[in-house]
Formats: sequence, C-alpha cells, structure tokens
Amino acid sequence: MSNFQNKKGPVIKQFIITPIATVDPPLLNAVGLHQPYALRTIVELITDDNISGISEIPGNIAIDAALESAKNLIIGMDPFNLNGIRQVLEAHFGTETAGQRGDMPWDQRKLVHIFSAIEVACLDIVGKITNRPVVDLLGGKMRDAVPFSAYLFYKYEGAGGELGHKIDPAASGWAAARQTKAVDPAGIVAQAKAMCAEFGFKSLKLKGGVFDPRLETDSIFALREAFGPDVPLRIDPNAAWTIETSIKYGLEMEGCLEYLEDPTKGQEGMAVVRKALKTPLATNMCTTSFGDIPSSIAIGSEDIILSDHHFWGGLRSSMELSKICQVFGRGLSMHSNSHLGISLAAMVHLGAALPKVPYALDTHYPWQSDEVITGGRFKFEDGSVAVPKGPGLGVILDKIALAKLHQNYLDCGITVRDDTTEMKKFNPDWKFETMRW
Ligand code: GKR
Ligand code: MG
Repeated sequence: MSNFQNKKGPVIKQFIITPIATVDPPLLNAVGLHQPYALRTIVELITDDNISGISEIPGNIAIDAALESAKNLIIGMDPFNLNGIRQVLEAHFGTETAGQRGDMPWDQRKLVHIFSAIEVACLDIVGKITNRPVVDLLGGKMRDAVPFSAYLFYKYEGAGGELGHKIDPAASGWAAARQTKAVDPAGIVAQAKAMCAEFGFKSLKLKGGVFDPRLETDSIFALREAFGPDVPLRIDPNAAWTIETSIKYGLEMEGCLEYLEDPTKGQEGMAVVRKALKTPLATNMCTTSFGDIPSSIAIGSEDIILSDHHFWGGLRSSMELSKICQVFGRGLSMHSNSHLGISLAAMVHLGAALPKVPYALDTHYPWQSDEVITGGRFKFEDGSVAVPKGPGLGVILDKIALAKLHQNYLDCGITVRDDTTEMKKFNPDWKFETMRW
C-alpha cells in the first residue's frame, strides 16, 4: 500500500452553529418590509488537527434546528469527502421538491441550505490544509476581482437595528443615505447616486413589486435619465406582476433594461412574457433547482438564471449549474439576500471561478453595517471585490463580533424572517399577495 493510501484524512470533530442578527434598514419588497435585524447563521467546523472552516447562510429557527439535526452525522466525516457528506445529508433530509421553495422571494428549503453551509466550511478547511484559496478548489481563478451591481430599494426612513425606523443623526456619507426614505423616482435616483459614489457600482438593480408599476417604471426612466444609456439597469418585481402587467411595462421599458427579473410568477407565466418581449428575463424564483431545468428548457422560461450558492447547494453545485447554463444557452449571474462578509467571500471565490461573468452580481452588502470577520468590512473598488488572499475563503471569524451579533439575535426576539408582519406595523391591513399588480 502506498503512503498516500496509508495516510489518515482529517475528520470533523466539532460543529458549531451560531445564529446572529445583523442590523438591517426598513427596505420594502413585494412581501412587506425588512425587519430591523436580518438573521444569518454562522457555521464553524473544526477538524481533529484544529483546522477551522467557516460559512454563513440565511438564518431562521427551522434552519438552525435542521443544522443541529445534521451535526452528529457530520462529526467524524472527512471534510474532503463532500460527495459522502452530500449522500448522508440527502438520506437524512430526503428529496426536496421545487414546491418546498415556497412563494417568498427567498428560498425555504433545508437540504440546500445545510449542504451549502457544510460544503463551504469544508472547502475553507481543505483550502487551509492544501494552502490554496477556494477559487482554486473550484478549478482556478478566471479573474482577480468580481463585479457587483448596486441594489436599490424603496425604503422607509430608518437605520434599522435598535434605532428601527429612526435615523442616526451622526451618520454621514453612504451611512446617512442608507437611512434616508426613498419612495419615489427622485428618492431612488438620490439613493443610486450615493451608493455608486461609495461603492463605484457600474450597473443598477431596482427592487420592485412594491408600488404601482407605473411609479416603478418611471423610477427606471429616472435612473436612465440620471445615469445615461451606458449604465445597465434591471428591475425585479419578485413576481408581483400579472402576465399582462409584465408585458405592458416590459414593452415600455424595452431597450432600457439589461434584463427584467422575475416580473411574474412561475415558469409558464415567465415563458409567456418572454415571448412577448425582446428584453431578456432573469430569475431567482421560477428556476431555482436542478429539477426545474428540464421544464425551463422545454418552455423557455428565462434567459438568465440568478444562482445563489446558499440555495443551489453550495459552490460546486453552482459550478455545475454554470455548465448547464452554457450548454442550454442560459446566462448565469447571482442572487443575494442580506448578508455579511463570509457569504460575500464565498460569492467572490465562485464569481472568480466562473468561466464568464456577463452580468454584475447582486449583493445586499451595502445595506449591512455589521461584520463578523476580522479586519472589518470588505472594500469595493469600482464596484468590484478582489478575490481574498490567503488559503480557503481567506477570511477569519471575529469571535468578539460573533458574540455581539449572537447577543443581538438573543435580544431582538426575531427567529424567522417575516417581512409581512413587519409591514403590518405600518399598514395593519397589509397582506402578502402573489401577483399584486
Ligand atoms: O431583500 O427584500 C429583499 C429581496 O427581495 C430578497 O429577499 C430577494 O430574495 O433579492 C432577492 C431577489 O432578487 O429576489
Ligand atoms: Mg430576484
């Protein structure tokens, strides 16, 4: 037997799950309003030779319980054996259907979240053991920095966190703009200017599905007017528009949009809209898993899939998705939810490994002010983030910040994301309606 076969691999000996709550301003979407804190869960895996790997996923009490239930299955496994880990988790959680994703703009499935958390932390460990960055484990770096898009939101006044819907009078620069109300085209243009001045973004995405599509379409025209025809624009109503509304306003915005994201619900509806428009359609809602690909291809529901490693089962699955997109002529970009630097680092490694990045990726990062890694928040240059240097993810967990954000979680009392209940505080009659307009 060779030395290689004799060598015993590392094993995972500790699995630490820490729910955290991070300050989030009152951003509006089709479901309602962001709560004053966004939930994330930080996972740390530690091997028998004390190598630690970390990851971050969207948090809620059910996901944390699911992670907890996977703990004893994963302890004792080799972090290099991601196929084996996946098999164990599939046997534990069973097959998930597309329906389990739910109607919300964000995904409710468990297996994909849990595998993503474990896979990213294992890749961080493997990178540290082999002294290679995660991008190399995904096949190698195709670019040194990854471009992101500005993510504009209609919003109420407020800074989030303890201040809730109040503002911090001491804030300046983007921190001041981040708490400013934006409920009309002029507010969105001012927000876009402040965000681009701070982060240097070269593309703009507007979260829609909030107000009458007339006002939202006018916001796009106002952005076009303010930024000129060379800045790519997108709008994402999160499927709140009917097919007729999507076609009507889609035709109005024809020639003005880089892509129209999830105007309407479901692959069939998207396919009808897509046939009526020249503007490409993108989705993070109707084609969200490998099981959705055959029908997407058969009926032509979108042009661009907005992947998200938290929802597609990790970074390697996202690389597999990129191959499928290439074969079937789909573009690929990335979706985002409120997140901190561990998720951003993983997105950047993935973005750097993809064969092509034809569209700047989504990120909510400018809306967050907290951080859970040492060295502070990531810097954006000209709208891009450089691939972190160092082995693995190239970021280190800040244990003091983690403890503070965990305390926020314990104090704030939020255990699930619930934008509808938050909105009812302003409008008691509010209810979430799929296809409101
Ligand atoms: O943060 O309100 C939000 C977004 O609406 C988010 O939840 C969506 O998942 O950004 C997302 C999207 O592109 O649909
Ligand atoms: Mg979207």
